[in-house]
Amino acid sequence: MTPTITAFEQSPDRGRGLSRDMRVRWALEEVGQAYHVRLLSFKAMKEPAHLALHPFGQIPTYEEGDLALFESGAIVLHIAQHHAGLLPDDAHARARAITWMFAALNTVEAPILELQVAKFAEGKETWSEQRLPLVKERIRKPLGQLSDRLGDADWLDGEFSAGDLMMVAVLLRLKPSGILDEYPKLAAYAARGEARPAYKRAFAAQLAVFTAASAK
Ligand code: GTB
Repeated sequence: MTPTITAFEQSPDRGRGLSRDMRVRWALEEVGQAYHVRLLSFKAMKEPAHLALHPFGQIPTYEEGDLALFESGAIVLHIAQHHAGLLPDDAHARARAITWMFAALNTVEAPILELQVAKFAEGKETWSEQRLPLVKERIRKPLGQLSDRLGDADWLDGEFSAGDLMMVAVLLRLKPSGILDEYPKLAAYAARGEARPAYKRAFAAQLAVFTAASAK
């Protein structure tokens, strides 16, 4: 059965691949699974039909038969567990790849989200400028540690896995800030992710949505 995911009708990132449907699209492309996309306006995201799928009224969601999921991490894990290509067969290596997914979401992405809150939601507050250096430091600490662990390896733990997919997706959110370039090994790691054909297909698909919406 072909799954259906949800995405922004007109993404605020202007098609730069920063919205969280991108990581789900990428995972589906990596495993070769075709998918449908249901596009939503901000208004539709808060209506009962979508809230029944996503209690927080956000994208992405994932529907496959009578299964409905939300949370990009849970969706990518589901895809990785049900298709070959994103998780190793060895039980310990598989558990480590899943650990990297959690590290990406809980340890690396959490402070990155704080930066976005500081810039966009709190940017007009008088104390916003003073807070920014602290927020950036909280991002840099795990990045330095991640860079040390990655070293000169291509991927975090052997072959490319769902752990790398999630980590690269999270790191790419830092690109506009310039912080990623402070860590050349991580910048190169993220570039390796972007160079994957599956990433490129996913990126092109989400950009096409934005381009079509802008042309209307
Ligand atoms: N933890 C959830 C997950 O991982 O799935 C978070 C989902 C989430 O934050 N979704 C956002 C959303 O639906 C879209 S991706 N927001 C609408 C709302 O909450 O009303 C977040 C996002 C939005 C915009 C940019 N951007 O413009 O760069 C980047 C990321």
